[in-house]
Amino acid sequence: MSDFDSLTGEWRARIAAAPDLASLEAERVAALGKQGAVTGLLKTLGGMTPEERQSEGPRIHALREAVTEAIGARKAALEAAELERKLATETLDMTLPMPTGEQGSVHPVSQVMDELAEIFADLGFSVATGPEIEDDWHNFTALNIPESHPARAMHDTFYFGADKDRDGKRMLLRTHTSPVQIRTMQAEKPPLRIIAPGRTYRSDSDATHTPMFHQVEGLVIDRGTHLGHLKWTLETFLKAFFERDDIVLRLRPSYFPFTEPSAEVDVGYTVQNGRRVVGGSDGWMEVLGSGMVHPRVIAACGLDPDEWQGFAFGCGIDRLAMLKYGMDDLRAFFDGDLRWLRHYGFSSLDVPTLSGGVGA
Ligand code: 2NL
Repeated sequence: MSDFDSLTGEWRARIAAAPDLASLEAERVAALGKQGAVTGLLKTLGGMTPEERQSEGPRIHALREAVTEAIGARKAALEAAELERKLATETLDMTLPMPTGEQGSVHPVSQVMDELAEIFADLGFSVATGPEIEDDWHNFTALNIPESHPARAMHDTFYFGADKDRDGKRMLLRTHTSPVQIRTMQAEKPPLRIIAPGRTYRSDSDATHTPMFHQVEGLVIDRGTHLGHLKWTLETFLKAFFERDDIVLRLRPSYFPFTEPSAEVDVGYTVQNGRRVVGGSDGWMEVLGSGMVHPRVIAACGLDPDEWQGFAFGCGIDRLAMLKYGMDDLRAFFDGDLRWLRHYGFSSLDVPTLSGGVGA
């Protein structure tokens, strides 16, 4: 056996004995790396006479070929073995039952907010949000509620002590989501169709009022908008929300500083099992406030009221949830009582869709 045959046999044996990919890599470096043994032999070719090179060259190259091939074969074998091991040990039992134990639920307020977004998206509205800590201008002044206006007293406002806005006025917790609509009118070009759902705050607390409550407001700004658009939109919304076709609306003249004319919207109800159910018209319940956006509000946002008109409405989300899902005490909404949450909460998989139904 020539020196080269025994050398080839030696390397083949070392490579075949490599127990894992890391040891195999070490063998590769030892043979073919920059300082490797086979590389060293290749380097000797440069110092040979042409005759020597002619006889030694093919042998050294053949050795390199053999080593390279052996490494490739061993690598494939080690990788195949590794895959076999993974397939044998890393199993997933698809027949295991769902995890059990404590499970959360979607709060009715969150559920109703999702329902509102779904219903209004279908009518071309997008959802707008904004800060809960507001300045005086966005919460009051832009809405045609100046300093002395009696409506300021109607909103029992939570004011901050030290933090002042640009006009030197105290910051406050927004008393409605209207400032979100003001900000949208300032930032975006009409036509606009938005709803603004979110937390609002008033210093008020009894069986039907909590200091924090949820409101949704809607706003449409376009050319030639009129009361008919408002009534159709509210009727379409309430029919989709309560999932009934026998919804009857009654618009009563009212007053809000930010709309003119203004209308309070009552929805007809019938009594079933001693409980008021929306639909029919045995009696009336107030559910919404609404009106045509006051030209002064449009102008305050930098738009020309002669070109742009609009309607707006607002209502309490908590109250909508109570009417639809039958709770009778608002305060329980914010107690965090697990029994209440389990009873009235929704599955996170129960996503409201118009095709699948926005109800429970
Ligand atoms: C209610 C009444 C209402 C609005 C909210 C609004 C917003 C802008 C301009 C004009 Cl930016 N109006 N919002 C209009 C009418 C009524 O809410 O009773 N909410 C609970």
